[in-house]
Amino acid sequence: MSLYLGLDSSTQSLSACLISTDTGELAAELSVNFGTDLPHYDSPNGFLPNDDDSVRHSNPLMWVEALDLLLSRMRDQGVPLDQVQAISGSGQQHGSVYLKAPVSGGWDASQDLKPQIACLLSRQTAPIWMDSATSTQCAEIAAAVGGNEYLSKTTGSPAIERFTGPQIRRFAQLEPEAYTQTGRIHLVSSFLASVLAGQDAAIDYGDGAGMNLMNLASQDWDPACLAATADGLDEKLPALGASSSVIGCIDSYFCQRYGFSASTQVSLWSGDNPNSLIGMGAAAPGTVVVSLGTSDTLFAAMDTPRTDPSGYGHVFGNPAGGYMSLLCFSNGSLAREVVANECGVDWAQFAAAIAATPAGNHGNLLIPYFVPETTPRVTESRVERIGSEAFVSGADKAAYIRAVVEAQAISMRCYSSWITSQPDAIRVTGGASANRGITQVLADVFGAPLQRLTIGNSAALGAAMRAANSAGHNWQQLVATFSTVDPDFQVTPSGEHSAVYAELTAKLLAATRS
Ligand code: XUL
Repeated sequence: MSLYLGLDSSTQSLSACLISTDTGELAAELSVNFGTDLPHYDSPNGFLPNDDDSVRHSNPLMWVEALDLLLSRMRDQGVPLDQVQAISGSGQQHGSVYLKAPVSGGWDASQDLKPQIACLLSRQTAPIWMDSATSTQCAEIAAAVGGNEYLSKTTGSPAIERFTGPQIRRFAQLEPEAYTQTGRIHLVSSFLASVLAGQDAAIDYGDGAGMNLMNLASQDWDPACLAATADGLDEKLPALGASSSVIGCIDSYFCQRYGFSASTQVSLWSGDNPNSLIGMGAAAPGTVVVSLGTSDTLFAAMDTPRTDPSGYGHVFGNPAGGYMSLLCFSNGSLAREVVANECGVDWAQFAAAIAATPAGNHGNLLIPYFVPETTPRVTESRVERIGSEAFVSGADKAAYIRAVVEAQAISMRCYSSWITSQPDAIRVTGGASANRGITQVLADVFGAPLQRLTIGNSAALGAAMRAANSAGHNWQQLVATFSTVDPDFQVTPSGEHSAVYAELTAKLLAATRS
């Protein structure tokens, strides 16, 4: 049987998606949740507690232990891992892992991975994409290369707090000795690829573009960006490579422990958004995707790198070739969860509250930044209710629930106009795309119907499809087989609401600026 495995190491979980190119079916789907399955890492939402709101780190050993746990569950459930031909993966973007030296593998199958990786770390924690503590470093890097215009043109984005370059600079400044002792800096994606392959993996162009370090045109590290970031950085970074490259065969640890065949290939991993672009069947320009996860993102493929004039959006590499545009909204599910918890409702009641309130919410508006936001840039959390007395006092819970979802959708539409002015349809993915209330608001605000695919985890699916592609299967066939639109998912705009939302958009923009 020809099976291909995609792994997705996201903020809150590690998931697997196993596809069969023989039957065209999803052969297995499994997940490990960091908060509930690995509570000893004290990371209920996938990151460590910190008194400083702007600092967000995770323990990289949690990701490694999750890998052992997920694979042992697959083995124990009788998943035929011996028939997996190739594996690829997806990692939350921008996060960085600091090692004393490049990975050389040869893991000992008589003990878990965790202690074997623990002794390789030169820094115990990994800053992740939610970290926004690097404004100073962003300004310094931009100044050193002659301005953000250079960075945008060369790397696809201005200096961005969560991007890896500014994070590396902060580490080098705060812990110079530990930085000196660091021989290799990986992204989450290339770190886990290295663990699986038992050798140092390259960073793919898709994820590499989220570092403020990669020159999009030459597809190599940009010397000016390296010099502006930290001393000796060129020796600490792995090579860059095409997303379809094969690293080599899986480390024998995984064969002995979990029954993989010694010939199983491991291909480069990529970021979760580039993988999702593939899984959603959106690798060719023209299809807009909205992912409603821990962060909300909006993205689409593009042939040539076109940067966001307002400076919020990014250009990443498209794993199928070319580029993709992306906007990231940090206040995704975490913000919706805060509102649901404050109102004491479950997700069905959350959707019912939205159904019971009208589009435009009688003009009630929420400034919805429960955590610092990247689009637009809001450096400190800010939540404010503007509108009726019942809304402002918190008595009108339904209006509060609609307000957070409307503010998020309005913001998404407003800041994505450089990518798409009026999409014909939007493909949705991510946990919250199962919520009818949230998706209805999205359709109403964009004035466009939504589509969802039959396979839910688009990042893990995209990784599995990439594994199959690097083993010789063509994109067209893979997309036609696996990225199929769910015919039972019907969400269309509930009416014509453009005037109502134009008014709320103006109000939100004015209030955010004030
Ligand atoms: C994208 C971004 C987030 C993470 C979430 O730029 O920061 O979407 O990739 O995992």
